[in-house]
Amino acid sequence: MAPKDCVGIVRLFIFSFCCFAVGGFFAALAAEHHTVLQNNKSFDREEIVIAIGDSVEFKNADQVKHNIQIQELGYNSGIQQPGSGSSLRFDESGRFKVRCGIHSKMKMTVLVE
Ligand SMILES: [Cu+2]
Repeated sequence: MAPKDCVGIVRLFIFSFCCFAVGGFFAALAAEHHTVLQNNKSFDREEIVIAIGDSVEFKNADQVKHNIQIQELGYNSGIQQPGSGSSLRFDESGRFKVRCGIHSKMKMTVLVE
């Protein structure tokens, strides 16, 4: 391979890498962080609509322990002490049912579009 060809390939590689990095940077900038509160043994809303790549923090603003379970993702936050939160990023579209393993009436939906 002639040295000239090598330079071309290296340039192309660097250019591709830069495009990828810049694209990732803007995707990360566009991602939003949402907060859902757990209070009075309920979530503060029945549904939240977010975009792919967004994250949701489920924050325990209650006086009692809570828990977050999302069966579709095989996710379980474990016990959430009052004042603590669990953050989760949603990387695929879909409708995800969120439940509290301690209070069976606590239910909400995360709709990822
Ligand atoms: Cu609960």
